[in-house]
Amino acid sequence: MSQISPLQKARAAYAPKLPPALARGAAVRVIEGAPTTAVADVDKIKAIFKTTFGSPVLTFEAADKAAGAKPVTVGVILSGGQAPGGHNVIAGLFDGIKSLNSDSRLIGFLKGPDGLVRDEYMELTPAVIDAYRNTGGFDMIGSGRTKLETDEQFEAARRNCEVLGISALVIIGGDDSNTNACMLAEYFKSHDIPIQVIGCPKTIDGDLKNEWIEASFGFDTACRVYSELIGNIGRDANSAKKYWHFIKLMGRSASHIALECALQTQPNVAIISEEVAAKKMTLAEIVEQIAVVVAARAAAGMNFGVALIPEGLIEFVPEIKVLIAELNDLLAANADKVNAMDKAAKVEFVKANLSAELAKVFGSLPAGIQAQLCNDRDPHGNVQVSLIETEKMLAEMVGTRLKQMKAEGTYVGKFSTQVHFFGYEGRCAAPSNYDADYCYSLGYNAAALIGAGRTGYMSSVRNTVLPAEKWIAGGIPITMMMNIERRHGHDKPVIRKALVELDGAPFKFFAAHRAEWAKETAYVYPGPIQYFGPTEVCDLVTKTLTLEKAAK
Ligand code: FBP
Repeated sequence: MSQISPLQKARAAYAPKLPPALARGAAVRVIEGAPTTAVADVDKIKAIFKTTFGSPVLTFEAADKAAGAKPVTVGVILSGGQAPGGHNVIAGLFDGIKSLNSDSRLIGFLKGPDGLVRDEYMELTPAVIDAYRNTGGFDMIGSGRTKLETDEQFEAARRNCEVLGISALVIIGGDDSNTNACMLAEYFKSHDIPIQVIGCPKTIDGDLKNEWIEASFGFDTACRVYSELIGNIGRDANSAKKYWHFIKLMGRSASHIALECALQTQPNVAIISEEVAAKKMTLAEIVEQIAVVVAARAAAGMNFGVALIPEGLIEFVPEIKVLIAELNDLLAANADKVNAMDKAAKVEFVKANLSAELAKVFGSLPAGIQAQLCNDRDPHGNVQVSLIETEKMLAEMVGTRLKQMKAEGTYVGKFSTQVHFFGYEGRCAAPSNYDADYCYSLGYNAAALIGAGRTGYMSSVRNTVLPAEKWIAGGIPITMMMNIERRHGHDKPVIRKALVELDGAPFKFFAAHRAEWAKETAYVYPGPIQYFGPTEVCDLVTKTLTLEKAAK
């Protein structure tokens, strides 16, 4: 890194806060809770995780450094999509293992789980760590999406760790990566291989959370970046008064990001996929819902607005879900024929071969989306929903519906649109104070779990709506968060994904206010993340977590 920005320079000196249990170092006093179980399918989870199932929840208290603690060599992996704060997890882990014994070493496996399997790594020295403190991105060691799940991979991991003298691995990832961390922990423990495995909860999507893991890191910063941009757009819309802005927000499946950004910025419309699925809404109903808001605002002289669309929406609309499944089968069964066709021919082929009901749904979609559904496929032959421009699709369909309403005499106004997609803009932002502190604590706490000799645990730092002096550090057995789900035709143990709960406090707050936000121009302009200044500006907690905690 040759040149750094003034902010980065100032930020490098920021000392993240730690929970009191870790204030004297990572050699902690461990308080064990009662044995645990799984969220569902207990017998099956127990049978798969024979040696790691049932471990107790751990809570830490500060303790003095144990005399004669041995140095440890730890391996660390970043897994999956970027999320702000990943570098601080590594910095916290580094400082934590050094506090156990100053001769401890940290090895970073490169480009995600692949690095562990292929033995590609670098030693993380103080100089490397210092250059990345409080920075966004995963560029220190890179990340990857390879799943660690086969015995061959586990054996390669064992071999490579043994050669490097690694006695503990820390896997920083989302629900799938932490599921795989747990499988690796079970493999090592059941084969008497003395390598501990600890997970850390990462994903901007915010869907790795439960009673014990109150947030996945990166969600706070990413939502603040998007909310700043949405606020800026809201102000532009309210200044120019001539555009409706359709903004798609990242989040592969759950709508936590869209909901949090709605709570922060108070847009005129925000679609929540989980509600669409629960109410079994059709695409036409979603379009109608937006068109009604556009028409009401137009009647009040406001031909502008802001609508938030979650990235995963399309898969939550029941009719589109069925359509995608039939499309996948149809295109896979005719792969050779279809691959030789141009875009227009593919669309015609699909129209002619879908079942009558679904051909109608397909025919109702804008031409561009029809083409995307036929063309954008992943290596497994599935439609890549994240590439489908839902924001464009809805803008176009609402425009068509408004034309009909105009003809019927129920709409008078102008409808011009701008479309946006905010995703990558937020994933590598410099972590907010919340994420900088939370991530550093998660990493340091992982060192405490290693020092306490535990495996198959996720690093847990709770009570984070309060100042760091009240944070609770500990460990949660990963098996406790698991159930069995059908994946690719097989029953698999997985950490249960947290979708937006419609009876949860954040959604209820949104639902209670959305009619007012639709009618009024009640935009809130959060502005950019502040790193230096008054605590009420710099040390914010997401609305989601604040509302969730207030309801308890
Ligand atoms: P993780 O769950 O791995 O953290 O990734 C989440 C995410 O950022 C989603 O929000 C998004 O749909 C996806 O990754 C994009 O993936 P890619 O980086 O492969 O384009």
